[in-house]
Amino acid sequence: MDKLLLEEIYYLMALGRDFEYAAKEHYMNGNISGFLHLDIGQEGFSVAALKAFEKGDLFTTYREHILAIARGIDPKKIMAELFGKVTGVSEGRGGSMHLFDPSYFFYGGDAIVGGHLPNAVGCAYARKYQGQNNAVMAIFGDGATNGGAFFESLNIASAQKLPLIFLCENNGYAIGTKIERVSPFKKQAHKAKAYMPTIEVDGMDPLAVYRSVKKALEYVSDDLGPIFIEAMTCRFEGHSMSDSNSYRSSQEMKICKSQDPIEKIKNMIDPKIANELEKKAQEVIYEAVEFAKNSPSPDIYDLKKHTFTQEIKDVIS
Ligand SMILES: Cc1ncc(C[n+]2csc(CCOP(=O)(O)OP(=O)(O)O)c2C)c(N)n1
Ligand SMILES: [Mg+2]
Repeated sequence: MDKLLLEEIYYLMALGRDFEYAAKEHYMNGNISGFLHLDIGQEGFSVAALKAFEKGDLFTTYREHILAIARGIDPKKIMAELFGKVTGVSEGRGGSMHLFDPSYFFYGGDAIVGGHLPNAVGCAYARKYQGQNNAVMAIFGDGATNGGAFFESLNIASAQKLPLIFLCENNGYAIGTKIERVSPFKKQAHKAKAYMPTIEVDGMDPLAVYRSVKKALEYVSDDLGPIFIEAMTCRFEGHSMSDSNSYRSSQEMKICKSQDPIEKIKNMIDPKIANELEKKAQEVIYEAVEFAKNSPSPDIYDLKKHTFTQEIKDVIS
């Protein structure tokens, strides 16, 4: 892989991890409220997938901060969104789970497991109908593959030969439920095989993820219909800030953490450059937190902005 791209992937992973630790700290001290799902350990998957898929429409789940960073959205605007500030990427209305910026073709962030899959299908249909045939990507967890929306989405995407990449991040758990308890398969690609070609990849290896998404992009761009990728990962923290992760043994966590994608890429680049990139990442995150802290909260009089009625007097009187 190109040296500069490797360094960029390293930088974005370091930035992502620093972002997540800062978010964790500010959740614990009360600056961030609501839900917070960290992507620590899975940075390689998030960054490499988005570097391979730089331009197309993206639909994803609630575990999305690093995906938004890798898409190029300013970390200041992402942190401000977590803080619920008006300068946030969704004007402080969405929070951690609903980062949304159409100018980056980044359509969230969805709190409903698998709820974004039909939206991605609709977008891919529109792209095809408009004659653009631009690729669309939907990222989801293993848990989402047990829902009806998943099968309906596979079905219609396949029937209509839509330019859609289904990218499943299989970390083996839906909150504390092991995938084997709720699915007959450990590998969820089995569910997609009847509908479309599938690729299985080590999601803790950023270069392998990068190559597989590139391959999938070529496939859908050739108008061959949708394709399914399954990346096996593991998260280093609990499901969300309210999950103590007590269902995973220390032995399991040891194996999980031994696959750290950041360490893998660090070993492939010049240590001096790695050091400089780490410092830069820390500075950017420090500034993002300062920006979020110092930004104003949304105005109560804007409560109904973006809704069908703008009248607010009756709500607050
Ligand atoms: C339709 C629906 N059912 C249940 C939930 C509650 N819930 C939130 S996250 C989650 C687990 C999803 O696991 P997975 O898709 O594997 O994603 P991961 O968190 O592992 O990345 C569940 C069941 C929900 N948000 N939406
Ligand atoms: Mg999961």
